[in-house]
Amino acid sequence: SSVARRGRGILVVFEGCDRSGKSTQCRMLVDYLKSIGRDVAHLRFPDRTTAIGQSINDYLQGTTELEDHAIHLLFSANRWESVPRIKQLLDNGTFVVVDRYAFSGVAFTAAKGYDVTWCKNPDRGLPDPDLIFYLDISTKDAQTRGSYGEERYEKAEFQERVAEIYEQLKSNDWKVVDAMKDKNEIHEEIRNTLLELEEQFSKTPLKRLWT
Ligand code: 2DT
Ligand code: MG
Repeated sequence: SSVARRGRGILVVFEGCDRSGKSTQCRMLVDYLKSIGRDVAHLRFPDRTTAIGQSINDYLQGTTELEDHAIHLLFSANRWESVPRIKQLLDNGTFVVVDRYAFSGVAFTAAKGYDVTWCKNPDRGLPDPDLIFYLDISTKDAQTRGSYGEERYEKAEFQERVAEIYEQLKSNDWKVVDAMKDKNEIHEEIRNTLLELEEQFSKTPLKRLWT
């Protein structure tokens, strides 16, 4: 083709508490990138479609019980099993937009009282996201968006602890977005940030998380 090769794709992750608007923003970003002719893949974790993901789904729906460390490792394994696909997509120049990643893994298990370092270890070495958008919302504001669902973890007190762990995990390079703003305004902010940084990232080798 006459089009210059763009370099690798960009790995974009969305994190935030339940009802912060992650899924909406992922969808809007994916639709936008498609509309400007980019190749884009939309992933979410947990990926409930795999065998591991089905076990996670059963746990979240409360039909099975699993020991806390064991379910933590399954969430991590569910990411590792998709790494070959993520790498291949990025190598092919495809944008990869991900709804939750290892930060959710740490936040939700550490919120049960486990050590953050222990929680991070299984995910060390995963593809390191180029961009992390954190949709920031108070637990109180999240609750005004309607009641939580019926799944495990969908309780105000637990979400409060999850938010505290996210605060500890947040580093300077996270893009913190005020999730109470209008969704179109948030989307514009996100897409502008991405377009601004795209070229820089596409020329930098993918790093490994927490290494
Ligand atoms: P969704 O509502 O987004 O499907 O998430 N979770 C998620 C963990 O406890 N560990 C993880 O590693 C991930 C990715 C967050 C379902 C729930 O699973 C939690 C909410
Ligand atoms: Mg949910």
